[in-house]
Amino acid sequence: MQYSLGFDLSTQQLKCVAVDQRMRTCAEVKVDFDADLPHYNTNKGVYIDGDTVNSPVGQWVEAMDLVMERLVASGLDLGLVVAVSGSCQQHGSVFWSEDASELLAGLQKGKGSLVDQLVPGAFSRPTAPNWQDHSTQKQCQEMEASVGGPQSMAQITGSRAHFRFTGPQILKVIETEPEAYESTHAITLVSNFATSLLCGKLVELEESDACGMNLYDIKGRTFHKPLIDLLESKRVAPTGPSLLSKLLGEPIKVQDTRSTPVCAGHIAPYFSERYGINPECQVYPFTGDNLATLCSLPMGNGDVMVSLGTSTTVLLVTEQYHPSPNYHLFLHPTIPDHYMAMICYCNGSLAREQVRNLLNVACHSPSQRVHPSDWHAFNDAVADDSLDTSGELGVYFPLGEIVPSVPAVTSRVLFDRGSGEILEHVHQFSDTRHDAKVIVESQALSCRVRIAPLLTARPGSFHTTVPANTMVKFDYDSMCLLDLVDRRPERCFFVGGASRNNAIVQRFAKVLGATEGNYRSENPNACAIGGCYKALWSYEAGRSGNCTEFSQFLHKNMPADDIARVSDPDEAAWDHYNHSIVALSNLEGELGKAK
Ligand code: ADP
Ligand code: XUL
Repeated sequence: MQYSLGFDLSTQQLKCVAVDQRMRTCAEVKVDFDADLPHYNTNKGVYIDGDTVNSPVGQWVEAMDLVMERLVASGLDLGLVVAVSGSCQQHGSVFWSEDASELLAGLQKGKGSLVDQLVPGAFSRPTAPNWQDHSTQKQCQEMEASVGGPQSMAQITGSRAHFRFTGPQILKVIETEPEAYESTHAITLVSNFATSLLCGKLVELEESDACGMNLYDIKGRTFHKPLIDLLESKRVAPTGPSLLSKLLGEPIKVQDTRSTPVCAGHIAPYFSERYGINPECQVYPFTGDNLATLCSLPMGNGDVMVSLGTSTTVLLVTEQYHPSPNYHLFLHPTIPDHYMAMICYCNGSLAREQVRNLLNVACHSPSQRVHPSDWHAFNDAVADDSLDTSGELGVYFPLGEIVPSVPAVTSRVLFDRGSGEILEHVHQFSDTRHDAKVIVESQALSCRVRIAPLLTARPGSFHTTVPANTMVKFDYDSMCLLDLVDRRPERCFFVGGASRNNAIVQRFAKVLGATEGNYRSENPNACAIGGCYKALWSYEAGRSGNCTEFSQFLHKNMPADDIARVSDPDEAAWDHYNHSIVALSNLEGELGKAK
């Protein structure tokens, strides 16, 4: 028996999951920052001061010891752990001091805990900026202006400048905390902070997570010199090392098929002496949490994950580098020459809940009591194929939306299914059941039109009745409708809270039109499991000298019951919704003008 471990260092907790060679979960432990480490006084893991959000680094260091103690207490034989990797919140940055390397290398069981040995001296800044930080508008503007605007920034780094991205965060430290910055000898993301801790040495950035910095030239696969130079130029009295040197040089490259995945090092003796972890255990570079989530499922080119949580997030694997200021592209952490696209919507479950509540009021008399979160009436409408919503469309944005980028708005329209022309704006449809079906259809259609440019075109492969020469425009992309509908996902995987709801999932699936079927995955530990799988796959490749393609490896080895097939492709439904795309383009065009 051999185990691999996957850590998940997220905003509120540090988790660790162990899987065996058959990819069965054997242990699962966690440390909840607020509850287990109350002396840091964090609220949901962070300190909030207006727009500024930070996490104490000491809390993460202390959590590492505690999670290891809990792993030992779980009864898992740590002597059998051969590989470790993991997942961390993205974009956060840890500032290490001049003494960091020596302190990491000198970690010893007999010298006290990790906190005792590292926290007094290894960090030049006690906290790490957290991804929820909103305080870097000035720096984002400076950085975007320096490369020619949001579109060029997205073209170079995979995303336009975002408050939470590490480049703007580092620039803010340069500008507002010059002393702390100059005394910094290394800057890591949270991912290579964790890798460094476990290896007992500073480990370079992991390349796919480095794409969340607004500093990395994704096509060139190197730091973008003009952006690095811009940050350098803002240092008032440079005394310490250059930024590139602080970033530990170029990141560890995503492996290619000709070589085996890079190992960051062996587990530090501190962990084997103190917790009995196998001293030969290999540590593989940790990555960002969204990237790790992708590694929890056997997803290849054209496969899409739709996370139906509080907000809706779409992750997909693509060969196409097609950046946009409206979403993010990262190098894929395990599949060479592939990217992960991430599209985040603000309005997901909360908007659906509002319609559900209205419907519950509308269809029950005051004497009939319905639980506030009863989805029956809503689901009944969403699943009802005979409920005719074919000429109806709506945007239901109780919060300002990211894609399309518009302020809060609700708008219902009737449209002509032949031309897509909007015939009329209405305050209400004939009844609230229509809203239930239309909100799900419209949310799914918005996902569909935005993932299309990232998918491979399969011209002529599908029979559609849409007009050949119509053009549509979404955000920054204008394209021919026929080209858009030809680009279909292969498989869709549904995750997150509302993926438990069959009516919502089935309707989304009909609109998205995946050609190879639709699946649900209900793994609450997807990030940590993604880390385990990355570790196991890397270890196997190293051991056998033969690196199987990552999604094939999972396909072959994953326990079958981890994924449930929810529906087959439905060609008629796919083509039915093709006829709503022009109308959505027109409606969004109007919203854009009204901004
Ligand atoms: P988060 O995105 O905050 O991590 P979850 O993934 O758990 O949270 O998703 C929470 C959302 O899932 C809630 O807002 C809720 O509306 C939705 N949800 C949970 N169960 C259902 C259900 N049976 N039907 C529809 N929506 C559901
Ligand atoms: C992604 C992002 C969040 C964090 C959460 O861009 O900011 O998903 O990674 O941990």
